[in-house]
Amino acid sequence: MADYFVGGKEYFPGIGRITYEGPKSDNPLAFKYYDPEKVVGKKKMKDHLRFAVAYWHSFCADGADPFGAPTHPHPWITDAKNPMDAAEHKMDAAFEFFTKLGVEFYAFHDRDMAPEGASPGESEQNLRILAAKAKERQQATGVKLLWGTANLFSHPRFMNGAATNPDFAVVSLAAAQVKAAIDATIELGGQGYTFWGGREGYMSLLNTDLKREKDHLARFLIMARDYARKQGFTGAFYIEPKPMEPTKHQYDYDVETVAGFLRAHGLDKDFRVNIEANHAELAGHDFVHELETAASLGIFGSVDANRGEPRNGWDTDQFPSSYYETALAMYAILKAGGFTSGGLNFDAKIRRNSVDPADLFEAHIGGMDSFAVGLEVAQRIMDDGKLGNFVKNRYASFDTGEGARFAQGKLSLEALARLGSAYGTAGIASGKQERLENILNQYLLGL
Ligand code: XLS
Ligand code: CA
Ligand code: CA
Repeated sequence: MADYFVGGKEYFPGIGRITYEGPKSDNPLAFKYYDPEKVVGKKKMKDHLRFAVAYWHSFCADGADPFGAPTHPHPWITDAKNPMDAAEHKMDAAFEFFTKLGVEFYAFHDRDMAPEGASPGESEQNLRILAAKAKERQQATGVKLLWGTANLFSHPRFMNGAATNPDFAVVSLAAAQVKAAIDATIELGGQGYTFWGGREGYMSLLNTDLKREKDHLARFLIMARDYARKQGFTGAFYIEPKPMEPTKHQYDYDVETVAGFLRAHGLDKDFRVNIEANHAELAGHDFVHELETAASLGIFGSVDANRGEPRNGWDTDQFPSSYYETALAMYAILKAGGFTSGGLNFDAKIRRNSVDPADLFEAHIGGMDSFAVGLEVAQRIMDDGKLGNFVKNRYASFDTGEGARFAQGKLSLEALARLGSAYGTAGIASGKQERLENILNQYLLGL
């Protein structure tokens, strides 16, 4: 990957290329476990993990929260002449960051990259201009686009939803944005396109027609898919589940809900899920539950890698740091066959009081190291086979004989009941959960 600085302007001075120094290093700006070229199983670490940086959290979010003013000064904005100029400087900062960190992918919303114009036409033009500049920077550096998306939640016009808005005019404005964002994603060679329905839900059922809103959402997604395919987009479409926030209830509640919706509307061939760890938690699930559910339904796609704060009920979007969680996640991902179009996108933000420029690097380094450890642990579990074999054997009674006939749909309930009478007693077998948890801990320590 080539280094990237434009016109000598460096936005993260004093920080060079981040390299792997190994677990004994005490350099906060070095990888301890993420060794991109190291082969784990059959692939290099970097090809397993496919890390992406989120444009919005890293270069747009400024530390402001509902209680306080921004705390993260953005030099790429303060030294700009106008919003388009600021967007270009921000892009330079972004590509400097990607290349110094050595991350091969990024993800963006239309409005992260290009400012909203005075009309839909001007907004589209702004995006087209900046996407062309992003394309030049991608070509110069080798950095690629994991996925693009449209921000259909920040502007006040979306206060009542985007595709599910009760006002048809707003639905059409959302379409103008999605069309332009799809065009930009195609132009940038994006490997995916994501829909996160931030305001596709309701605040009160007293003013909501659920059936119409969900039908409109499906109609909108069908149109977006058909348009993108017509334009030659061959990548994956992702729906990103989240149960709530900012709405009281979001229609894309969790993986299982999304799967039902996709099937009901014939979208399951083109759409997969982009699973965010923090959203899983808000839905009352473990991250790994959502991953395994998606894999079991054949719709696993990509991951927004972050974590929540289990004692908080909101989307804290912290950088991942728990090896236990990353190991379970990577085990689920390896079992699902690994990433194809997807990757691990750090949809995570540094804290309001993380005000040093180096903090953004250290946050990503920690997240990448955490997933590198998780990958190595998961590969050990796969290679050793103890856990996998235990699960396989647990269901062995369905592999042959009457059990296999049952699984193949060849038994009636009467026949099954007759077998039950013949068996008499059964079922007293340990699930061995504690033993398996102990084995997992051994793997975590590399033993
Ligand atoms: C917000 C979502 C959002 C999507 C992209 O909670 O995580 O950032 O990932 O629109
Ligand atoms: Ca996300
Ligand atoms: Ca989130």
